[in-house]
Amino acid sequence: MRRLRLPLVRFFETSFGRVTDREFLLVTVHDNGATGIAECVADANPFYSAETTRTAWHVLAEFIAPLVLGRPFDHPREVFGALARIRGHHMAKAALEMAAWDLFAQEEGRPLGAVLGGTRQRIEAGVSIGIQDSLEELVERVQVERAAGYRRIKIKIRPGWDVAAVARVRDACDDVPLMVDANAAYTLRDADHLAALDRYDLMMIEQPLDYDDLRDHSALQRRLATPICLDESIDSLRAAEDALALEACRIINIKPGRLGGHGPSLAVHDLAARHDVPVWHGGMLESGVGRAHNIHLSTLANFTLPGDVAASRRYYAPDLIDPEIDVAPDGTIAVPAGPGIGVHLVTDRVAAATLEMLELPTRP
Ligand code: OSB
Ligand code: MG
Repeated sequence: MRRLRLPLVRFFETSFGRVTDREFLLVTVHDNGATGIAECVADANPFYSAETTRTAWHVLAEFIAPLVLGRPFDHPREVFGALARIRGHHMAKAALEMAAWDLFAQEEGRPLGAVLGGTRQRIEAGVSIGIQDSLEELVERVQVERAAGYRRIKIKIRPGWDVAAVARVRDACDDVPLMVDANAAYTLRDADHLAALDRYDLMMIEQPLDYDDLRDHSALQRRLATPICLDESIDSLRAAEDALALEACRIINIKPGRLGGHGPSLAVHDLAARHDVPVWHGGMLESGVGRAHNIHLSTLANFTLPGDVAASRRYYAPDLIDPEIDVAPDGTIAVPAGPGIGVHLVTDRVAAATLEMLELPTRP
């Protein structure tokens, strides 16, 4: 297990703050000479979710590792359930669980996407554009990303940076597939204000209300024509079931880190498909390791909308992996071929970014 820090190519600002670098964990698992790797998407601070890199480190080392080291598993779908005694800590669990999926796919000699049940060779890429210093810079960012081929643009909003920002982008780019993400910055009292977004033909509004709310989202959805997509609120299969039962959203953002790994993500994917609810793959400013996992999961059939899965170079230059993940002019990304996640770490880049490292041997 390693804790790393990488500088971001550009700052990224959401309703919960601006970041200029990203701290995250890499978890590597070994079995019979094969290795699997995954990224823990918890951040240094508990502003998107309650977990941090330090809580994930603690829970992985003290509680998750003892439940899995030296224990036989027939299939990685058993791993999330084996951790059930530990409440919450989905990002910590996901790091181990996803590394186990990579390990299994490596041992099988198959691409992870195929092992997960996916069929696509390429996935559709979208971008998430943070809050900028001015509306002019926002419009310029949107135009740059459109020119690069991205198939949909998401802009971050918060009170004071919402309707006017959307109006400017719509004005400058008439036909761009556009959506907004509030990261829980509003309350139900803002319903009339949010309804002003209905005239801009948005694909969806992501997580307008509180991170653990479903009931108010349900009330808000009844007052909006724009579909609500939930991100933060969908932290488990049960939350997804409740959200659909309450009609709190019409679209679901899947992030395996938030849900506890690929296994629970497949369960939410299948649930949504049964309800005719589209899903798309979210992003957490991942390095190439997490990005490769996200691409493989995005090959499943109900990922019918472009995700927040973009080119490596928008985030880190250089990234930890070689070759980097690239977007074609048609706005698609090739699924890495080869076994497992299909990307290779550049050892000296990983070493240079490492702040802390821990090896946990299998107990006899
Ligand atoms: O809400 O989707 C989000 C980044 C960090 C935390 C939360 C979110 C995001 C993004 C960026 O929107 C997605 C990406 O490009 O990786
Ligand atoms: Mg979001």
